[in-house]
Amino acid sequence: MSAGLPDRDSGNNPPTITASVAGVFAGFGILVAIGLGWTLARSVAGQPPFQLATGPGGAVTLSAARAEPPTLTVAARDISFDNKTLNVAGPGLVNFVVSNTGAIEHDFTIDIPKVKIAPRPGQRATGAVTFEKPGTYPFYCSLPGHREAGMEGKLIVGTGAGLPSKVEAASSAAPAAPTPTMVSHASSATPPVRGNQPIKPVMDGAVKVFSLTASVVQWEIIPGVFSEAWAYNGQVPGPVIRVAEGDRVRVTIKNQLPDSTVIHFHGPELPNSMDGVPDVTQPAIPVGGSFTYEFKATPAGTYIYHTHQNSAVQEPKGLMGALIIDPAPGSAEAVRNAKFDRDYLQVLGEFGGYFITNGHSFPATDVMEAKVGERVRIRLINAGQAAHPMHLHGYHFKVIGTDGRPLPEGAIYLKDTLNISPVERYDIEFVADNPGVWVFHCHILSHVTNQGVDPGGMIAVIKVV
Ligand SMILES: [Cu+2]
Repeated sequence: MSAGLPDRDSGNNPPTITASVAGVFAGFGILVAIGLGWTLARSVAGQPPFQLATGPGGAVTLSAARAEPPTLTVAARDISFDNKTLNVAGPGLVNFVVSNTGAIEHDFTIDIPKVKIAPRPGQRATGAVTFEKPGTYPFYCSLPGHREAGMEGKLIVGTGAGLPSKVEAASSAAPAAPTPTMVSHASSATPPVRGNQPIKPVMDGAVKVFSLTASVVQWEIIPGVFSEAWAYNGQVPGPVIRVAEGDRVRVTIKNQLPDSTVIHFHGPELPNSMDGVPDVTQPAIPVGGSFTYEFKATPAGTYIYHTHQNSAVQEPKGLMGALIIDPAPGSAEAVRNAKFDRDYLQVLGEFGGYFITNGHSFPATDVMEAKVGERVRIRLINAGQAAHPMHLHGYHFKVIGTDGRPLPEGAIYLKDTLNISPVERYDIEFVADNPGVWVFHCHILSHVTNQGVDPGGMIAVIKVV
């Protein structure tokens, strides 16, 4: 799941949640109450009631309660599809929603019947086609070399009853960047593309090389609600750059924005020339230009990278992401980290008129998960412009780190609500000894709405089972 941090040396990655969150919620009065309130609000607005469901990656998503052709959601990454086997019950019309979560071009192609859906990097495109017969239909990316590299799979159309094929095959692409902000309800059943995806470095000798491209995309905040984002590799927040203390790190940034930009790595000890401050430590990277940052990753901690050019405009549009430096193996901090069973990241902010956690507003936020007795760490990053008092239901938690540095044992303190100012980071820890579905939310109550509709905004769920 996208909330879990990738590439830990020890511990388990949380499994994808497949159970219905709606069912779990049913036992919890407060959530039922807020859910009913929301359903009521939508009914008043003349919209179909939403149902809570758990989508791929554990995201809680919304779907409108009405009969419609099956919708298959596929993410094309660099270089694979997230799902190699797709299934529909029987012949008939099938809708496709294809996200390109990679940094390069991909498409989703089926030869017969002809399907070719080609979202640009960081974007999403949809199409629909009728399958007349049961069978196995290979799909692949038709870009040279991509199928050979493994970008293929199969769609199995079963022998069950399908839906009548009344609609002609059609394809529509998401708007090409840059485009003005749009709000659309055309895809209300689709889980949004996730931010915070791990980025794998390419090794150049002993140097870990990360490639970022800053470009304009349409970012889906909650299903069907899009806003223009300026994003690293098409994601809000940008990809998680995760390295070990002492690593030599090189980050190349290509500027495909309509404005000059830079990257500032906030927190680690950098040489001045790598600090990313335009006209102070470097010239701004022009439109169409690129720049390479290189530094030794030190010390270990939870950091953020973000634009430092025209910041009041660029950063709230999405130009930010997490930089995690893991402690050197064998260090005292590495020994401490080894006791965590779960390591989650919550990047807070405001975007497109919404209050977001990891790029989305409730109920499209990531679902965190822990088993009873597990030790959970959450890395909180405020990438926004407002302070947020973050409250965890069901627990007091220990504040074990501030702004990337571990607190000494005697300075660790207990909180159930922690105010986090812009760009601050807190590492918190608790033992998940109280089972249930608990919310972790901002306690400024206008921040837990989606433009006034409660509940929404800065709420995440942690499920302790
Ligand atoms: Cu808040």
